[in-house]
Amino acid sequence: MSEQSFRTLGEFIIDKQEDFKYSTGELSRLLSAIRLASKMVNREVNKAGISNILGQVGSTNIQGEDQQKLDVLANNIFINSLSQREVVCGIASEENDEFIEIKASENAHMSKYVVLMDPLDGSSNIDVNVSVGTIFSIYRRVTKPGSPVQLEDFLQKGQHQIAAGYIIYGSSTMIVYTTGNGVNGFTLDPSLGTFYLSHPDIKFPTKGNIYSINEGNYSKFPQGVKDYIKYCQEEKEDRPYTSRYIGSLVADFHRNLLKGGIYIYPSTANSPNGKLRLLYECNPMAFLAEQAGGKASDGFKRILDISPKELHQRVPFFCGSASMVTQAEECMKNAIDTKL
Ligand code: P6P
Repeated sequence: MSEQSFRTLGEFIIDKQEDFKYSTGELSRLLSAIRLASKMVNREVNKAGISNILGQVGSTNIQGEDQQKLDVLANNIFINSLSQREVVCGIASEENDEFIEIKASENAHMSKYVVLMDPLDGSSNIDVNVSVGTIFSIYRRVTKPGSPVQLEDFLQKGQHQIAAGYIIYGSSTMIVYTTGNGVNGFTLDPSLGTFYLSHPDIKFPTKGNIYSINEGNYSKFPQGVKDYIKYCQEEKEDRPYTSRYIGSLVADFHRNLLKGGIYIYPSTANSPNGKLRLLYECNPMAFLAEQAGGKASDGFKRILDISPKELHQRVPFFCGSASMVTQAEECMKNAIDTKL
């Protein structure tokens, strides 16, 4: 089938607008703003090797991580693209200590959505040409429309997300997102600058045999995680599983989504809450995982049920094929029971 016969992302967004009975088109415009920003970031990521934007901008973000020049650029591109369309009243980003109130014009305050994002996840891989990604999460504001956006508009449980997705800047560039009616993937044709529906209604394969975890931290893992890794490695039934870890959440998640697998970033002795951030990494990926028939927990409870306490809080993260996450949770529970 020629690519022209695939639906474009633009057509899909408009067609799916019917899913929201009282839709005003605002969410469609929001998703279109993300689409435009993703093409602009894609252009910068693809030429990073030649422009002098590699390396660190010399500053660090709230996480104490060195900010890469592309991190800052991607952050600005998404913030500008969202602000100029008056489709959001607030933005929270991994790269900004505080949330951003969008006051582009009076209308902006009337916007009913807030966006939380990791503008360029996996950025430590930029200089070595490994896939990186953007992760976004969209909520309806809970404070009065027209009033300035508040922290509580961002500190919502993941189960209240209106939409979530990621862009993966890899061997091809894709947008994968959900609005609560399944997960769909769109691949960019760079010659046309158009995203085409290439992966309709994505579901995790029922069985997965890939586990993704940084085993360099093994000695610092909780006993339950050590037990699960041993479970994956033993010669039994459909095991040993395959170990694949790219060090880029979006890339690892995307591969596991298509092939079946589990991604784990657990608590460790020196990071009791793990490394990943609840609001703009774990919640959007958990929403996608559940919409694709998978599962996401902190090892014990559902990620989407966690009540956020602060913007950049971290949580342990187990996400992927439902049966694999359940098995990992079994190991976590048994390790606790054995200790008692
Ligand atoms: P480590 C990237 O910084 C990130 O947030 C995820 O994309 C990735 O999976 C993880 O951290 C890698 O962390 O500690 O294994 O290098």
